[in-house]
Order: sequence, then C-alpha cells, then structure tokens
Amino acid sequence: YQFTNAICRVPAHSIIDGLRAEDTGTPSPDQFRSDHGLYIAALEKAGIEVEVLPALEEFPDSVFVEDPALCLPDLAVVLRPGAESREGEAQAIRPALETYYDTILTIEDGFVDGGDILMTDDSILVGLSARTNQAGFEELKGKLATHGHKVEKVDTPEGVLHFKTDCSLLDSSTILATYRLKDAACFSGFKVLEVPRGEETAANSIRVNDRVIVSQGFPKTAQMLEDAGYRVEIVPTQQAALVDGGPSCMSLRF
Ligand code: CIR
Repeated sequence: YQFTNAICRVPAHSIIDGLRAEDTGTPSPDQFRSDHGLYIAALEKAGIEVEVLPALEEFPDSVFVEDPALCLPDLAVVLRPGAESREGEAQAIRPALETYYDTILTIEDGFVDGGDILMTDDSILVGLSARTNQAGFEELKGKLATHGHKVEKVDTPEGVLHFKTDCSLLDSSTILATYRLKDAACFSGFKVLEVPRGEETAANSIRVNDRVIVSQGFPKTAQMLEDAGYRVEIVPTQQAALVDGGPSCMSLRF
C-alpha cells in the first residue's frame, strides 16, 4: 500500500454505455469527469505522482484502468479483461506501462480482470469470477512463478462483480471486507474489519500511503476506519457506482 505512482484515465463520454449489473441510472459524463478530478487530487494529496491518460471513447469502461493490467514492483502484466467490450483496453494500456517497466508479461489464453486481484505482502490473491476464469488464473500463476511471485486462487462471492468489490488491504495485517468475505479462509492470517451492514459498497476502498480513500456516503465505514486509527479521505464516486466502479478500479498504483 506504499506507492509513488499511479496511472488513471479520463472517463469517456461513452461511459453512458458502461457495463452494469443492474441499471439504476445513467452516469453523467460531466459529473464523472469532475468527480474523477477529485479522485486524482486525493491520490496526489497522498503523495502520488499521477499520470492521467486521455479518454478512450471506443471503450466505455476504460476509466476503470485497474482491470486491464497488474502493476507489481518489478514487472507489469497486461491482463485480458473478461468482458468482450473491454478486451481491447489491454493493448491500449500497454504503452503507458512500457514507460515505467522493463518487464511486461501478457495474459493471452485465459481471462483475468485486475479487479479480481488483491495483493498482500507475500501473496497475490486471484478471485475467480464471471470475468476471471481458471485458465486465466493458471496462466497468471505460471507466468508470475518464474519471477518469484506466489499466486493463490480464491473465490469471488456469488453475484459480486470482482473479488475486490468486497474487500481491500488496509495494511500488512488488516483487511476491510464485507460480511460475504470476512470469514474467507484466505484472510485467516489477517485481522478483518467488517464493513457495517448496508455499506457493503465501501469495501472497495484503497489504502494509499498514509490514508484510506473511501467513497462518499458511507459514514459508518469512515467512522470505523477512523476509530481504528486510519486517516480517511472521502471522494465522490456516485457516477462510477452507477456502472459498478469504485475507488480501486480507477487507478493502477505502484
Ligand atoms: C465493468 O463492469 O467492467 C465496469 N462497468 C466496472 C469495472 C469496475 N472495476 C473494478 O471493480 N475493478
């Protein structure tokens, strides 16, 4: 959770066509851009140097840069998003990764969305989901093993888009998780803070250096984190939420 850099991408106007499990309204591209600016400012306040890539109108969900790539300290992986409309985002993010990394691996056979990958200090957890399949997990595991990284398979809860929709790493020994994941075997060695009921969306928060970036509108979660000693930074993500996005999806942090 200690980072110096992040890559983000300006939301496209085509975000109105972004994928969503349930239609609860169409995001406003203008409001999304303005919220996105505040999100970038929050990362910068945490001491991050943010590279902001231009909008990609041909990919409605391209603001969610976390899904087509994985950034590790020593290498990056160009993933293969499991939604057909998002597959091309992988090649689109590659040039940006090349400016930071000498080693770039590529997922070619299976499917893996970055939203299903949670990195802890000693392992990379990959949740199988509607977007990430067994072949993708095995390919990622095999390719990363040759570089000394341990990859473990976990389950994304039924009906949940991504593994990290429901959890995040707060520090080396603490996880924030919904009731669906709080007792997951993969977190047995961690202290787990459960997101208060009714605020499950807030599980998709991000620890960035000295603070935790949390979506606006989840006061119980923010209070719980503050009581636990974390510095909380609130950002508006209501537009992103209309297309199933949250704080973690909108940046690649490394
Ligand atoms: C999608 O369904 O792919 C986008 N509308 C939302 C992606 C959110 N990404 C993430 O949680 N990592």
